[in-house]
Amino acid sequence: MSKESMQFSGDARGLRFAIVVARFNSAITEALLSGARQALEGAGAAGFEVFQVPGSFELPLAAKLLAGRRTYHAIIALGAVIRGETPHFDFVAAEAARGLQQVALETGVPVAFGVLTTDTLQQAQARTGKGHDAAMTAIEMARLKCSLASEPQP
Ligand code: INI
Repeated sequence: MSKESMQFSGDARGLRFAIVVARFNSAITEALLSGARQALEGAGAAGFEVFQVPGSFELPLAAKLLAGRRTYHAIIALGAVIRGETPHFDFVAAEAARGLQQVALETGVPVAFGVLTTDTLQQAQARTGKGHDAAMTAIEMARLKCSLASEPQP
């Protein structure tokens, strides 16, 4: 069954989020941030704070520091890694993905992966809707975590 065919209410009331966004390729990451903000506001989030890092390589450490605050129900990581512009694309993209998943698994705080990895700037421009999608994923995972946190009843 596809992700779209199973309904999720997208209700973020009572939930707080941190958005960590990379400045590298800022024309793209600002669009990702705009989509994430719209998603959280539209879903009625109780609040969110935005933090900047230089590039996507720095996203995992920032996410880990934010998860350690125990203030946020989920974290949304936003970045754009474009192959055409760097020989170390593979390192930056892979470490961002690996590091963000590691933070989620080690801390138990959901981390949504809103990092575009594309061959060209044009492909990245066409995919800036990923900011909105990442925020919706963060809401869903925060809700899932809340629902699983309750003790089993006898
Ligand atoms: N960071 C990105 O977020 N996207 C990129 O495409 C990119 N390129 O092209 O190099 C990039 N590099 C910077 C990197 O994330 C670190 O900030 C830098 O290596 C310092 O640690």
